[in-house]
Amino acid sequence: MYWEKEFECMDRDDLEQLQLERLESTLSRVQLNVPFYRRKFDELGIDTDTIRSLEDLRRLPFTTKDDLRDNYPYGLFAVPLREVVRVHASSGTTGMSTVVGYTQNDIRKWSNLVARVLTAGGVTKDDVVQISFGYGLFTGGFGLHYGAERLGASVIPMSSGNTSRQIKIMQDFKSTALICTPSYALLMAETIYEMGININSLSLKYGLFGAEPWSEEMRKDIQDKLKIKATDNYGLSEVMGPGVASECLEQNGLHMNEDHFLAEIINPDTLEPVPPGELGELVITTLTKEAFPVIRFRTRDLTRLITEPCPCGRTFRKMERIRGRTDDMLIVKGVNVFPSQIESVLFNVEGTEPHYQIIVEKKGALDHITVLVEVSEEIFFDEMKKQNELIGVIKSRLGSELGISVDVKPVEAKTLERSEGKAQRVIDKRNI
Ligand code: DLL
Repeated sequence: MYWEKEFECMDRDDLEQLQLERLESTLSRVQLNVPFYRRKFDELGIDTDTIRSLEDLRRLPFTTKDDLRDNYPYGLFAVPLREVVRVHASSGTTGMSTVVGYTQNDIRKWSNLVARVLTAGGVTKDDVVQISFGYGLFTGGFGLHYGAERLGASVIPMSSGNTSRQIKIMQDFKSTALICTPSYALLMAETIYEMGININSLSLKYGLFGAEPWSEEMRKDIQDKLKIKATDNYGLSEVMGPGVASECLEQNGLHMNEDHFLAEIINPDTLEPVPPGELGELVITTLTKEAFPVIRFRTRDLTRLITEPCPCGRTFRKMERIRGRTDDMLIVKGVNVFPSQIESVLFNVEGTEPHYQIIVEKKGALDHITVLVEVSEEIFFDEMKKQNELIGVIKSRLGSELGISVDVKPVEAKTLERSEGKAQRVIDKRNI
């Protein structure tokens, strides 16, 4: 049920004491070893010795992805390369990639935190864990791999791609847990049905999905199709990779591993903390990392902290599933729209397939959204009237959910690109 109960169920006062001690030692280490932080603190006249409480953290400057890029590749490492045993890089979807490093100790702690994620999602040493995240510079494959080995599970290092082979292995090796992005899980489910395999003949019980935003409706769909219990887990390479926060089997928010990470939620415009429980940008400070500590890293991910305690017994605070990234947020006629909101609506409309793409264009001075959605074959080819009705339903539901009108274009089933990793939901044509 727990991997490290003594931490995961810690008394909150003890936790805060531990966080403060770890924060102080992280600050003195970056001050000593990373010229970038030393300079920044000096410029702002901050003496890290005067940071005496967790609230004092607010006096420190933020670190951004641009800071990481400006120091490419090793400029923010806090140890000499000789002590670094692993290097990863971010996927670089929003620009040049950023490089991160790990000491032997970092890898040990990382594996432990991922073992927590797996345990919280129902996986034990008796499971056969199929890891279908990409192995390589991306932290997903190796991160989950080391965590699953640490747990003592039998690990199948599949990596992503070659979907029919994934499914053959899943059958033959009797995989009980599947680990990948939610969009890839959906593609696998689809492929299993296409291959005519009886889902009940598989041994799958759990799915741990992450690395991209997904909706509650998509969770339900994956759970129904694969007949598993699916949990969400969150992380980012700049902070560590997977293992930062994850759901327990309550499936109602992700516990932040607070003994290793300090989370704040800020208003991305004013940069001030939001009142407890309000939506804002997640900012993370690492408390134990040796090679690549980050101070107040702006994740650009939007979420809110859940203040109620969790019935699972863990005392670590939960955050709601990530709503989306600030860079993915579309502003149409002054209204903020996230792809995940569109997804929630589409999953509830009968006759649509769970695949969509959002095209954003400029029409005159205004941004305009067209949602491409796959519809079932008979509706696409045979029944014009039904097709028009369906479009009408989607448009009106999107209109009432989002508060703006969007165009909806039906496309034939299986024509939108499928994803084996992170799905690209938004095609932004505004700057082309
Ligand atoms: O995606 C690390 C990871 C791997 C997490 C495997 C979970 C499982 P990056 O490639 O650096 O690292 O991308 C990090 O992905 O800032 C979020 O925008 C997004 N993201 C990650 N997990 C989730 C999630 C990995 N569960 C970026 N829900 C983050 C929504 C997520 N978005």
